[in-house]
Amino acid sequence: MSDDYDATHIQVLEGLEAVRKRPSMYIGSVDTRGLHHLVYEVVDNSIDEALAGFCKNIDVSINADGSVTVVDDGRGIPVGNHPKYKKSALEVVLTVLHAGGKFDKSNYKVSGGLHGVGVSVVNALSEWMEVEVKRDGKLYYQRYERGAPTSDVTVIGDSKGTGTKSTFMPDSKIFETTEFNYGTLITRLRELAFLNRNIRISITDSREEELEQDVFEYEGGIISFVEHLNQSRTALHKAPIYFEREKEGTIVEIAMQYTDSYGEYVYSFANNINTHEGGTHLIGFKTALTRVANDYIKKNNVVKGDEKLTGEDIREGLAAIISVKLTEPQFEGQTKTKLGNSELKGIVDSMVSEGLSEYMEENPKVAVIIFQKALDARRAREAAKKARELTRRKSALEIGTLPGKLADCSEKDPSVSEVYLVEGDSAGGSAKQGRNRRFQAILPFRGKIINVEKARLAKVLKNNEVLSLITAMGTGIAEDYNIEKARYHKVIIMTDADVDGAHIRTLILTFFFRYMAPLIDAGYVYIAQPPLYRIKKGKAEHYVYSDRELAAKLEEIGENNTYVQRYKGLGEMNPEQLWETTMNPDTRTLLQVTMDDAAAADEMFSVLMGDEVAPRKAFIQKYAKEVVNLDL
Ligand code: 0RA
Repeated sequence: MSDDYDATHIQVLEGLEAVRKRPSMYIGSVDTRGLHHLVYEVVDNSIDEALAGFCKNIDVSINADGSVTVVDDGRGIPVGNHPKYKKSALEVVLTVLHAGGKFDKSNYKVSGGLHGVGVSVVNALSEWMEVEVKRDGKLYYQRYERGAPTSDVTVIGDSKGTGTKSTFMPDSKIFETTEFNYGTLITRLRELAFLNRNIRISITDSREEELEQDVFEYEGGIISFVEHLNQSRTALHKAPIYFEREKEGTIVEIAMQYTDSYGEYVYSFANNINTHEGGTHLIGFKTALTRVANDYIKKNNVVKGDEKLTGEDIREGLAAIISVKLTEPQFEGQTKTKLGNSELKGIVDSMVSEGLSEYMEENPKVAVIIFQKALDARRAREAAKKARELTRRKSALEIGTLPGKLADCSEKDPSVSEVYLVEGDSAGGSAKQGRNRRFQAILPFRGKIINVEKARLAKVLKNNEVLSLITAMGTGIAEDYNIEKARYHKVIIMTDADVDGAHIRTLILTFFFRYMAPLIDAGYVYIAQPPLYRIKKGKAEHYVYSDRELAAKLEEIGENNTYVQRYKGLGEMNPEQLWETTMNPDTRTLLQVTMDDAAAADEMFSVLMGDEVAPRKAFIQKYAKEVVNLDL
C-alpha cells in the first residue's frame, strides 16, 4: 500500500474519533434529541436522492433489537473505487467526515444544514452499522463497528432494481438513551412527506408484538400540510391559497389558509429544516402580506380614512407554510435556524404580492371575509392594549402584591426557586405543608382556567386564574414578555393522574405555549410525576409510578396481594408523602416540557383544545401515551 493510502487512512480514523469525542458538535446533543437526529440524517440522504428525481419510496423501521433501518429505492450509493482514498466509494461515504452522499456538485442537494453532517457521523456514533447497496444487478454489503469497517465491501448476492439499505444501532456509550420514540419519528417523517410532495415514507415499529405502521404520501404537499394544521379549526375559505415559483435553481412554495381562530400559525422551512428563528423568506412573506392587505382595503374603500392594519392583525387566524429549497443556504442565528440568504426576501415578497393581489381580484368575497376578520382583530387588539395597560398599572400600583393564594418561598434568587402549580385546594394545602418553604412556592388553582385557544387576549386577561398565574410568574405576557423577570426557574405543573388532571395540565400548557413561549424555550416548565400506587409490606413502603412498575415491584417483593393503595388524586396523600414522592428534589422525577417542533406542538394544542371532536378523539387514541406525558 502507498504512503498516500496510509495517510488518508489515518485521517479517516482521526475524523471519526473526533466525532466520538465531541458528539454534540456534530449532532447537537447526546440526549433523546441527538439520538433522533441520527435517523433524520440517514433519511435526509434518501430525501436528497428523491429530490434529484431517482427515489420514490423510503421505509424506516425500528427493529425488535432497537436498531433502525432505512431503505430507499434510489440509485444506490456508488461502490466503485474512489480515486483519492483508493477504496470503495461506499466505504468513503460511511467513514469520511463531510464526504456526504454526493460527489457530483451539480447534484441538487437540499437537505442538510442543521443535521447535514453526513452518514459517517451516524456510523461513528453507532455500536454497529450495516449497509447494503443494490446496483448493477448485484447486492453489496459492508459492516462497521463504532465507525470502523469490519470487512471490505463484499458482493453477497444478486439484485433487482437499485437502492440503499442502512441499519444502525446507536452506541449506548455515547447516548444518554438509545430508545427511539415512535411518535417523535412520525412527526418528523410526516413533516418531510408534506414538504416533499409525492415521496412515500413509511415507518414501522417492530419492538412490541403488535406491529405499528404508518405511511405518509401527500399529493398536495404543503397544501395538505396547511389542511392538516387546520383540521380542527373552521376555515374561512375552502381551499388553501397556494403559490409556487422557481428562480435560478431556488424553489419557493407557499400555502396559506385563514380560519376563524385567533392564533397565528405561520411556519417557515428552508431545505426541509424548520427555520424556527425565521429569516429572509419569512420577512418577505410578512412584508408582502401586510402591504397587499393595506393596499386592498384602501383601494376598495373597506375602511374609512386611513385606518391601517398591522401585520399581526392580518395574520390572526392564519395558518401558512413557507417552504424554500436552495442550493447554498446560509443558516444563521443562535440555533442555526434562521435563513440569511438576502435574495430570498425580494423573491418571496414579489411572488406573494403578485399572487395574492391576483387571488383577491378573483375571489372578492373571500377577500372581504379575510379583511373583516383583520379589522375585528384590530379592534380587539386595541381593547386588549387597554386591558393590559390596566393590569400593568394595577401591578405597578399594588407594588409587590402577589396573588393572595400564592404561598411564596423565602428565597429571592429565581435560579434556585421553584413554583408548584397545584390543582385543587386540598392538594394545595398538602403541598403547602409538605414543601420546603425556603425555595418552593405553591400556587393552587381553584376555578376554571380559560381555554386560550378559544378566546382573544382581552378576554383571557379577565380570567382570575390566568391573572394570578401572570402576576406570580412576574414576566408579563405576549409582546411584553420578559424572561429576565422570571421569578422562578422551575415552574412545575402538579395535577392528578386522571383525565381531569390531564385537562387542567393541557390548559395551563396551552396558555404557556401561546403567551409565554420563551418560558418553555428556556426549559423552565416541568410536569410533576406523582405516584400511582403505594405498596405496603410490613414496615416497608414503596411508591410506583405506572402499572408496569407495580407488577414488577410486586414480583420483586414476592407478593401479589400485599396492601396496595391506588392514589386517585394528590389530595389522598398526606403532606409527608407528597413531599417524599413528588416534591423532594432528591427523590422526585420531573418531566421537562420541550418545544422541539412548534408546528407539532401547535397541532397538538389545536387538536386537544379546538372545536372538532373527531380529530381530538383520533389524536388521543393514537398518542395516548404521549398525551399523558405531554412531552411535546
Ligand atoms: C452519490 C452518488 C449517487 C447516489 C448517491 C450518492 C446516493 C446516496 C445515498 C444515501 C442514501 N441513499 C442514497 N442513494 C444514493 C449517484 C450515483 C450514480 O450516478 O448512479
